[in-house]
Amino acid sequence: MKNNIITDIPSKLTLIQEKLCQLKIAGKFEIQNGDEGYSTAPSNIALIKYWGKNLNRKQIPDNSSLSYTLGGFRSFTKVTTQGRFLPETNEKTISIKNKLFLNNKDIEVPIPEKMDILIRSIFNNFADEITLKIESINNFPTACGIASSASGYAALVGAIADLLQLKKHLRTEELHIWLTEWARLGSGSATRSAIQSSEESFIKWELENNSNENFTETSEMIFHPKWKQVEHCVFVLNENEKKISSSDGHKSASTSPFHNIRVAGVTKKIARMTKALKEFDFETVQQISEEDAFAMHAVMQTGNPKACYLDEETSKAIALFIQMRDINEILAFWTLDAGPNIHILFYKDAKEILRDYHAKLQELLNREIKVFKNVYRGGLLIGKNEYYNILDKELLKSSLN
Ligand code: 2P0
Repeated sequence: MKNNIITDIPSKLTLIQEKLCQLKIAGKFEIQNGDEGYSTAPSNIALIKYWGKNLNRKQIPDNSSLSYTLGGFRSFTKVTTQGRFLPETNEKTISIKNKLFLNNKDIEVPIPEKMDILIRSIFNNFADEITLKIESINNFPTACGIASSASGYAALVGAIADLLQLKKHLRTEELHIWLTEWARLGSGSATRSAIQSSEESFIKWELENNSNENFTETSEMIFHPKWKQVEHCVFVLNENEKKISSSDGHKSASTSPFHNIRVAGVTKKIARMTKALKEFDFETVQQISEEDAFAMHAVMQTGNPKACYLDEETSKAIALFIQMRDINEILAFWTLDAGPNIHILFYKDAKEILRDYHAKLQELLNREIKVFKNVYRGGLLIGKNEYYNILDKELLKSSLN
């Protein structure tokens, strides 16, 4: 990192940035003070986890990962320019901080340094003088245990793409690389949320084979249509913010004696899950997802410093779930994020049993447990109309009905 700008961006992205500079020189960009960009992006839950990253190479994960898109858990982001493009000059004047406003409140909140750096890096070379005002809303309550960095960074990058009218200026593949790679440089898991997909999706985020480049590839997976009947909900066991951030957790992953073992097994797991998604082999997807969630938490708990996101209540809740699932022979499996809340993916027929599970879980833990069910499908959307079209839609339910 130099002058608060990410300098080691991958060459494929550099080429696209250079193309944008050329378009600016040719007068194709007409961005003025007050121009706006809009986007909305979903969160996602990894079934094969990203945990650990190479600290010497910019935001490159130690292993490939695979996720299910949570279309109903979304960030809605609007960006507004304050400033203008510089005329052609070598003069660098940048020093102004971008501004962040969250959840429809008029109060400016401190912009995370890595977000500010990301924005400066995107605009570097072709718009030094611009400051962005970012207004971002999460439709999911902070207390629902869904990480917002994936949807947040994807929506931010999408809104900047709208501001720069990249749908007009870039080819589809270029736009895909631009979105996913900038999202990755903001937050690893965001790369899997920066995909424009109209419906259900499973996303693969892969290390580029045999490459020394700081580049990864993100793509939608082919799956059997029966997966469209699969639903997602999250049982919230703890609403508090985690004590160790994911970014810090990633840093200590490699200190766990189990990290290399887990990483070594991921390629095979992805290949098996790819096949299982095509065939609707629910049992294999279940087995790999549950095993990898436990494997990731084992790495977390044995690193230095350790991060114990999986607590005693979560263990009890998982045990109860497995017991009820196996007795009733329903198609359902659990997974965890970097937190104690239990995500369940289930075939629609399993809903009745999950309602019983919810009641028994509350009995077991002797308190009310909130549940949020995803009722909307779809990926990243770019543009004002797209943003407003789903802003008022029902995206989540706080019950299993
Ligand atoms: C994942 N998680 O695959 C894993 C599983 C949480 C558990 O990626 O440092 O917020 O911004 O790249 O993406 C959460 O970490 O971390 C995460 P950074 P990120 O979704």
